[in-house]
Amino acid sequence: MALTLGIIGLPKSGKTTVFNALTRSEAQTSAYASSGSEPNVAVVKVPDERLTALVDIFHPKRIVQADVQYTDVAGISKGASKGESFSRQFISYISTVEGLVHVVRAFENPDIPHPDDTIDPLRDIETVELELAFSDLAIIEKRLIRLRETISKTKPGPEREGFERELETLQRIQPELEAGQPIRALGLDEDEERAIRNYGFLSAKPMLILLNLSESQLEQADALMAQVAAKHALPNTAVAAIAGKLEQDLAQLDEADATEFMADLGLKESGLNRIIKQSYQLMGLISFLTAGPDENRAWTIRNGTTAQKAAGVIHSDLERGFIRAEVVHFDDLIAAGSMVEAKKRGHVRSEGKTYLVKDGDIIEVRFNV
Ligand SMILES: Nc1nc2c(ncn2[C@@H]2O[C@H](COP(=O)(O)OP(=O)(O)OP(=O)(O)O)[C@@H](O)[C@H]2O)c(=O)[nH]1
Ligand SMILES: [Mg+2]
Repeated sequence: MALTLGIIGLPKSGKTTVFNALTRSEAQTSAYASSGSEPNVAVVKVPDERLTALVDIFHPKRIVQADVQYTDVAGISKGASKGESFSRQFISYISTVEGLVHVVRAFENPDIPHPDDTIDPLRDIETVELELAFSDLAIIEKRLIRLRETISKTKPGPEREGFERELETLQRIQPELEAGQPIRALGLDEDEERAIRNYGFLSAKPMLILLNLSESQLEQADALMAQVAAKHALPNTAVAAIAGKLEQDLAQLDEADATEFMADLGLKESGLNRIIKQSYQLMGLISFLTAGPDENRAWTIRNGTTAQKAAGVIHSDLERGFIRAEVVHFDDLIAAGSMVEAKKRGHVRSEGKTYLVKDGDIIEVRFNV
């Protein structure tokens, strides 16, 4: 099960360029006409050096990294969501993703006109936030009318209580959205989140704001990010920067050429791994590992997942028949150099169902079939 991220942003902000860079794809970018409404979709492996570091200990036949799926979908523009709301197609693509990567144009390029003429990342972020909020508001307004009717016709009981909880939550969200606060920033509690989960509200999704820079702006990257963060330091929101065009070119070179190219530019590493990792952190995701003669593998879970639930990510049988988990942390195993030595040092623990799995735990599940 891959983490799914949607790449959104104003027309010509560089969405497809960033998509190509992140996924090593060669989708058509568009200097003039806007990209079509068909989204680009690709799955990439999450880089995890820990898997390779464990090869000398476990000698696996293969390495299996966790997946991220990116969808690049055009369809946001100023006013796009007013009245009618976004196209049904856009909503259907974007409402199912778990998080958003919002590409914001910072790059200067006189050949690529900006829909609002000037380059102004802060303005563009506001524009997109408003469009997302409008889209959610339109759904809420319609739903509130129907929900009130339904409640008046439903007998008191658990079903009606469910509707009432939903109504209260939507009524709490509505004025905040009208004031320009995205749902992701409201600090909803678990019950409230559950009450609205099925709507797939766009402004409720964690967002990575990704400034798309020119090569020449790389030196200012930190300053630009700080400017954005000062205005948009919302919960479930992170800011990053990337030189999209440059990274796209890099992604299409083989490794040796890419290394040389980066050295020429004075870059130490490509920005892509950083973006993927940041997306993970933003979503509150961590990885645990399994290792053995067949494969060394990374699995994605939410931070705060119990050992038994984590076992279920590997296979439902492991969750159902869970007895205990043998756990050693990556750092301890590497320091020890072998499982035998890690055991001697007391770093291999036996944990029960409710143990909270940590990032970098290497786990072997004991279970009944
Ligand atoms: N100089 C420069 N040009 C860029 C950069 N990113 C994108 N471009 C150019 O800007 C144009 C639009 O880029 P796309 O990636 O197609 O933008 P998009 O957001 O997918 O556009 P639509 O899908 O039409 O909304 C292309 O000609 C890109 O080559 C960048 O970082 N620097
Ligand atoms: Mg595009």
